Amino acid sequence: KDGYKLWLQYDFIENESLRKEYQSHIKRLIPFGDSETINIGLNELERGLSGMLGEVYLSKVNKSNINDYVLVLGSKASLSHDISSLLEKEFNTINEEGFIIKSITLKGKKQIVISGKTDVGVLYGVFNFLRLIQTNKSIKNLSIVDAPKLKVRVLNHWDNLDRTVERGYSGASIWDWHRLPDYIDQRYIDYARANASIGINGTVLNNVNANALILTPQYLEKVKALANIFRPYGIKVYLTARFSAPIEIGGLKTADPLDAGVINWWKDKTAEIYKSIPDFGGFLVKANSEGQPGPQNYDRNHVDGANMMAEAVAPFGGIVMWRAFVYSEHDANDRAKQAYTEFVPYDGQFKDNVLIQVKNGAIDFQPREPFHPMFGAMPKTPLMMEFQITQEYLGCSTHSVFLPTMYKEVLDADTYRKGKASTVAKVIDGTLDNKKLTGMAGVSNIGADRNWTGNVFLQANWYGFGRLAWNPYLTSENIADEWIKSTFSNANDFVQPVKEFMLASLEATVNYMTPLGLHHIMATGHHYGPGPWVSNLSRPEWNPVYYHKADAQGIGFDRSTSGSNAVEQYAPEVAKMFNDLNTCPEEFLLWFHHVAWDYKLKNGKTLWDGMALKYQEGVNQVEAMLKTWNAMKPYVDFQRYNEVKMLLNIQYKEAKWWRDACLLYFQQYSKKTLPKGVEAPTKTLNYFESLKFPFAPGN
Ligand code: BDP
Repeated sequence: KDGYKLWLQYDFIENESLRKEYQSHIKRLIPFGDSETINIGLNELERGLSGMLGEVYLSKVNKSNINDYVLVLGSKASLSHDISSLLEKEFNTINEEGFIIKSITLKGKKQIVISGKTDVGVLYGVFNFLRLIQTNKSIKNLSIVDAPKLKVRVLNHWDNLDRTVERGYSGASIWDWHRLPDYIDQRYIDYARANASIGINGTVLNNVNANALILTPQYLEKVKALANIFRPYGIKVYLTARFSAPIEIGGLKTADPLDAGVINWWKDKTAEIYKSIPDFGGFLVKANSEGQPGPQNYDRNHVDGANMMAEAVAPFGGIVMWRAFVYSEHDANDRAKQAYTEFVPYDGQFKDNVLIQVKNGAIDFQPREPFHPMFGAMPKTPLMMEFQITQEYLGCSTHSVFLPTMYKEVLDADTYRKGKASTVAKVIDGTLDNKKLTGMAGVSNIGADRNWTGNVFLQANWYGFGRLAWNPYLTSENIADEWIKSTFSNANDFVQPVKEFMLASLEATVNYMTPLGLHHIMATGHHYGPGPWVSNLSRPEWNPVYYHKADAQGIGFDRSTSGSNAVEQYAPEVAKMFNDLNTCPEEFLLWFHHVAWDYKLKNGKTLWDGMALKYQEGVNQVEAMLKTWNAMKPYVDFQRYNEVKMLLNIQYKEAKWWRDACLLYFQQYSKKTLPKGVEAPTKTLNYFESLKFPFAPGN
């Protein structure tokens, strides 16, 4: 067991009575329809059921002639009429990708039907049915109707054509461009299967810092090969489009979005793509951000750029995901304000097939950020969520952090844009402002490592992202529970402690890295490890000192009305809450306020003592995670057990590194001693500052 099989382990159910109970409900499998997708569903059922219920049993199932306890699968149009007519009510409540799993009685015979309006809906139903068994749920009297709440559920691969991965910590890119299109790695198929099992329906293959070569015929042929593999799994392919491609590969003199030649170039290029990939999803664009070209190079704006591309893909049903991650060095008073400032005035001006892709927070994927103020602030524009699954700022693939907890904090946050309960989830699922085009993107943590994510444990973040893109209202507890059971074991003595440690892991990391609203104090470039002292980078907002602003008086970034006034970008209720020291949640204290070292926290401690104790708490929490995991040895195969254990040991060491480096550094300003309960550092600040990681991955 090396983790390759992800959450699709389909382990044999040792509990005999439970196994028999399942077997008694499934005596025959009958597919209706013969599409590739239905066959994939049937194969998956065979694979899953033979794994969990026994191969001998399943071979009998297929040969038997009994017509009671049949497991039927097929789309609405393919099912026999007597079956589909029993599901009329359910069909009316689902969308094209939804599914139904229902126990019915037909002519006195008991059956379970897995159906949907489309074959892909049926496939989603199959995976969900198998999950019931994987998590040891009852399959008696089933009546499950479910459908995705978001339309575009995509992974964003920041993969380069040379197989390096920007911010990737799981080995090389899984796309072997050199050997495509003729060599089809089994991984592509397994990747599609894994994504379909959690409802992901799109993948952007290449880095947002794009290379125009991907749009040349040589590469489009390779993209087509991947699209062909993914299609039956319900997964569309998207590409990032380098804005200057018309110059770089088209021989034009300009990429001005209002230039007729440029407009035509994109139209022709798009038509060329759709000719070989008729269900191509569309483009993802990073423009005028961190040196990427964009419409502003030609004195045009985001609307001009996005709409020009949107018009090119519109005739084919494609979309443009235009990123809002922009910040410029000219207006560095507060980087957190820039995306909102640049985009909100354009509300209502984008074409219908444009989604503005907004990161969860206004800085950059920090361990914890308040929700991005753009959510809810552009009621006439569909905004999609961008989460980072790869752990750029959270210890790469080394630290075990369960991210759905963080995703949920953001999704559940209340924007107050239409009064109370205007949550971010309601903004992105379109219900708050009545939007049809909705989506969620996750910057992938997948690579060519045998276990896909560099750390078995972090498969849970890929899994959790998919589940939340399907339904942003699921709880992180539920997601953790499903993942643990389908990846490792249903044993209660395993599930409970592991779930506890997963759910505590984000808080632990925030505590030992950036407690109380601190942010962006990671080392330069690779962002691995602490670097609060860094102050020598050319742009002010690249330096950690810009973000923590520690001085003799105190610490924190004043974004209140007396500071950068970033709070004003939120709805008045939220702005008021963040602005007032008394109501600002302490987890965001130093995000919004510059606070004196002896400021009294809610627990009565001074800020300095409270901060030091938080760093210590983070270390203690990782120690507890490690202890919990060590006790789990009897439940897990040695390889996966040992890999997680080694990584937790590193994390424990590095949590102390974070604590000691940050406290020694900040102590220069606070001039206070460490409170009781905080371990004294064994190395000097000089030592920590001298550490270098020249070949850290993902840079
Ligand atoms: C930052 C990363 C950088 C990405 C950029 C982006 O450091 O590698 O290119 O975001 O999202 O988090 O465009």
